[in-house]
Amino acid sequence: MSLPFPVLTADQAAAFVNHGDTIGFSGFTPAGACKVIPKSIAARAKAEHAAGRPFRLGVITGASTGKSLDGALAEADAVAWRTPYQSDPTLRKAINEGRTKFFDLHLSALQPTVRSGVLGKVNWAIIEAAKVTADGEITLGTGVGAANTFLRMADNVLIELNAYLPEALTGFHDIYEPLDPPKRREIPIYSVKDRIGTATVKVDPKKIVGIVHTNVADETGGFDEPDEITNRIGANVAEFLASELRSGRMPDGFLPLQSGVGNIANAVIGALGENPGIPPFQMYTEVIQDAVINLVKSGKCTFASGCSLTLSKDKVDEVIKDLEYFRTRIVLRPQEISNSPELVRRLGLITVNTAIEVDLFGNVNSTHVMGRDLMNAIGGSGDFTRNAQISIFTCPSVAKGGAISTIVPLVAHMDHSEHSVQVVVTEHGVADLRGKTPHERAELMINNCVSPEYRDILRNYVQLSKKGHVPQTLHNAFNMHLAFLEKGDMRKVEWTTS
Ligand code: 0RQ
Repeated sequence: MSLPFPVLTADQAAAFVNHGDTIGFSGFTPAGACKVIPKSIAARAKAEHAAGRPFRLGVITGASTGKSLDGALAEADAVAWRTPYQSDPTLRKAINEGRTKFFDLHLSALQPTVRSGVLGKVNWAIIEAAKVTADGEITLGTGVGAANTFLRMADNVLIELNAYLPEALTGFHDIYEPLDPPKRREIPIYSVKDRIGTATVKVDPKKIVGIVHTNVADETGGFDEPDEITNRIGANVAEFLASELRSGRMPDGFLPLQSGVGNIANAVIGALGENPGIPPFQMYTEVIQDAVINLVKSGKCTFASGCSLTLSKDKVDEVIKDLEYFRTRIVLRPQEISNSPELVRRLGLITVNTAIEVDLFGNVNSTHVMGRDLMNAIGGSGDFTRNAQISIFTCPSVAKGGAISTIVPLVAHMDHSEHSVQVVVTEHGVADLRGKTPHERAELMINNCVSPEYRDILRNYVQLSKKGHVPQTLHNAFNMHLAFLEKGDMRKVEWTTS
């Protein structure tokens, strides 16, 4: 059926966007992110810069995107400011060099923040869709993110209609936007499978400026095969949760699980699938990765609620081929619902996220290397950790070939405090910090999680302070970081006793 909207090329669509505009892009991770209009906007920015004219934009997304969006726009120096999350190397460099302003936001807070007006007017919603109807009913793609809010708030809308996505994707999404305070009511999800909204996003058709036809897969990279370290971390998490179940501290049916993004997260899900002590479980998470699809197929994961299908191309194809099987086992929600603190607390999630570094007392740095350079951003890790029934952080015990211990006396940047972080897992073991004093926590971290070559170094650190509730020595607290920055290796740290 032909639609009453102008059909545009990507270049024609990009020509509508002006210097200084703010754009809300669809998607969450590369899943559901636009793939052709941003590249044309980037080309336009380059041409404008070459002609001596400014061309820079405010860019808001659900989370990270693909290389055709963040990568292309950053490479064209077209991003004046950006929120809430990114993982692109070129954009990261622009942020760390101060050329692009970046605001790190909890992902659940993005939609309310956009609605509050704090980020200013949203000029454009640029959205990938699987289907559009003449009266403006939009079936989103593999990632929801904040697209429903952008579509409602933006002055104008451009759509990438992606023929790679089957129209039968309609029904996978559950779109719901809560009222803002003081009119907010509870979000009426009481179990992982509950649907509370609509299958499509309804937008005023008058706002749709045009449609660009595409036929292209999400730009999600594949996953590395789990290695010995990620396998051991995964097995340690699975064994810890199985022992929680055996001890009676967890309800018989298990609790819904959230798991972060990346290779470790993928390996953890795989390990849970293999552990016979873990019963079939549900996921209430933001990113549904490859390993989840495997478990949904095997029946070990009985239902997955998420914000995106962040899958390798083969896995997307598997889902597309068997849509009817997955339709009753997967739901995709906006990020303020998938990451809602209210729901995380109500559903009693087990949350598993990855840290850059953790200190001896359980404070976690998820975002800034050596306290200074942004890696990705906080993402959903705070939404989940702070409100979890059981909050777990995983990381390898060392980075950069052992020159960095990921367990340090004091984190150089803190995203999650000791009050929210309950369990830390490395390839060496598990530190269950619940109900432990700072002295006990330090001992558990050193004995169970720290790499053997750093254990005595950190024991000596704890010995420095005999006084106080926390064995912390401020004039030494960052010496391991300084040893890496000055001598290239944390093992060269020296403690001073005065
Ligand atoms: O650097 O690539 O140059 O070698 O950090 O580390 O071990 O590959 O781990 O890819 O899973 O990312 C925390 C960044 C981990 C991620 C973080 C270096 C290391 C490597 C990556 P190289 P790994 P991962 C769900 C929830 C925050 C958001 C979140 C993240 C690179 O998980 O962004 O949790 N989390 N969201 O060498 C210096 C250290 C280091 C270090 C690791 N201590 N010092 N460098 N590295 N530890 C997702 C969403 O919300 C969308």
